Amino acid sequence: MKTAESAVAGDAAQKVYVTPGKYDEFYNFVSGGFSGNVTVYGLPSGRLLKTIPVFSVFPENGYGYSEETKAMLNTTNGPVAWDDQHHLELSQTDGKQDGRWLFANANNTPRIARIDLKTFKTTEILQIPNSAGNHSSPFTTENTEYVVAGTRFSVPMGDADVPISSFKKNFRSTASFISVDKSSGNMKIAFQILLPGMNLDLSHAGKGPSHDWFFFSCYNTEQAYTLLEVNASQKDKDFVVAVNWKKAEEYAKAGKGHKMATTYAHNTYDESTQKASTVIEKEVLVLDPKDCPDMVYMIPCPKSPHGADVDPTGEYIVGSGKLAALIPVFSFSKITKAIQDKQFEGNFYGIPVIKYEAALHGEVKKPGLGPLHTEFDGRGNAYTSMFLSSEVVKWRISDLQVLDRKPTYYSVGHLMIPGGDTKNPSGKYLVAYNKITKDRYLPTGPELCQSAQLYDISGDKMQLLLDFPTTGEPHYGQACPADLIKDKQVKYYDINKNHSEYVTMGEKKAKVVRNGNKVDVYMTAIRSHLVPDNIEGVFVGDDVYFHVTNLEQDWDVPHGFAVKNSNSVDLLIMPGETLTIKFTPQKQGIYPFYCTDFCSALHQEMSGYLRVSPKGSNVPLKFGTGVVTPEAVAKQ
Ligand code: RUQ
Ligand code: CUA
Repeated sequence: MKTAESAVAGDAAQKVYVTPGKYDEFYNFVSGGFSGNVTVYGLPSGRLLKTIPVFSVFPENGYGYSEETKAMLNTTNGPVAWDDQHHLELSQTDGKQDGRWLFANANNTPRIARIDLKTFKTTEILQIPNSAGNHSSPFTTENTEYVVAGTRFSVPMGDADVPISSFKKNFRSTASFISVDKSSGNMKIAFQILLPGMNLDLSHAGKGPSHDWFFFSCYNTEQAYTLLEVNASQKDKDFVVAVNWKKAEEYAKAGKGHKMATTYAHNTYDESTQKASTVIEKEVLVLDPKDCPDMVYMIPCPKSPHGADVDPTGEYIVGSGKLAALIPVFSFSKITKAIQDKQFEGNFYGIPVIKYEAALHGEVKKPGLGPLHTEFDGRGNAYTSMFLSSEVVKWRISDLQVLDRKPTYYSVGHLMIPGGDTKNPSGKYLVAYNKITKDRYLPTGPELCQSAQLYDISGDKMQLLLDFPTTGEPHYGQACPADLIKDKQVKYYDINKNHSEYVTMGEKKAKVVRNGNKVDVYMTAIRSHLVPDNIEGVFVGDDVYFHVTNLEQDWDVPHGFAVKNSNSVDLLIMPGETLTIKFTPQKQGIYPFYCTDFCSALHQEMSGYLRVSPKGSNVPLKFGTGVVTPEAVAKQ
């Protein structure tokens, strides 16, 4: 094997070097795998810019701990503070990235999240009922009409209590089509398509001529429910499932679906009240292909396919059989013709199976071992990751010839080209998200760090430019030109539009209010003091809510807030924002609190004291500013 040194040519450093003070060319959003969150890198530098908390609590800024954000993690199984986050998709208009939202999936407790790219905040999380292992998600149609979620694990509908051995009879997979409101982005499950018991793995929407269709890869059409390793690898071919979502839409409108009672949580963050809330939805519309002819077709695909990728023209659909020694490429026009001519070879649970040859554009022969995922450069080429032979293979779609191959270090999963799954890829870079790093970085105990690799694909031959470590296991990623979103950033929240019920509009309004054993502290933060900063008359066992309003109206001046011995975490309050943390003191004493974010030269002075007295004592409630700050002196 080539060494890293020889694989990286001399000019690579120059290609990834972003001069201090200069911006990267692309934002790269990377799924955080079992961290449950999303990280943002600059490309080509590979510099980490931000972690966006999505499905996991995040102590750094209080996400999931603050009273305002807790509801984001609500589900019908109570609050779920973690997930396994695999795939991301940027919203699109006319098949092109529009820089508005980023969608993320949660595998374990099936959910789809929407992240607002003006604030880099998670603003909506929708739970998916009748689902498990929500893996073939969250891919979108060309105009973000729908975000799609598919089940990796089939389960009985309606959480029925049945024997596992009744898999064939009772277990089903589902493909959920979630409509996205054009202006607000709000998500709603429009319909779920009921599919046979099998494992939907990945999916992608059609585009251009195939606009009306969605393609899902599936494995385990053997319908095994134990030792899948062997039992789900019996057949030579599984399927790519082709769903005509336009037809499905018509069937839904025509009342062909049935409403099924179920419950699922829908969490939204309201920027005006600055608070997340949960609505429990009560039903979902289910479409059964039995009642909806011409809505779903099966295309045989060798062998245990993983990726299902659609090229920029929308004509070619690439299935990647992870156990196959070739890559099948299907043609959309051939699929349409095969459907017209009824070129079927039987059916699977009543769903017509199109003849393999009739749907096939051709096969890439001997591409490598373990093909997983394919992205496109917009110049007629495809790039497929090879898990077993640890390489990226470039091939031409028209004649299926392999053009180039480059090793990855090691065991590559997804590939990502900025816009590489849209109509207009930027064919400059490719990122490989790897599964195992082995010896690429300084060792860090039993677990070595996760890794991505950047390739230059602008020339005929690919060139490895850079390794960069990532957070959590990187699965898929999305990248877009920085210019698409960098100037849309919200710099601070307008304090006059802060409609939080706990906002404190200025220091004079700061107060402490007792109601039984509940104490509400309405506190302000501005450089470099907290008001009030002396509080007395709080007793052991009280529930103290610190509602901290950051009065700053400048970009990049968050204040933090933490109180000694708090069993929770700190808050990181953006300018113009109000956040709340609950504190229940267990013992008497003096509890200092302070700003945790170094905000000015007098940051260390930004602190105060809470006096906690024994339960039942008669210390009166008192609050104020016992410390005179230099700013206050200057104002006098
Ligand atoms: S996966 S390595 Cu997208 Cu979860 Cu293929
Ligand atoms: Cu505010 Cu440090």
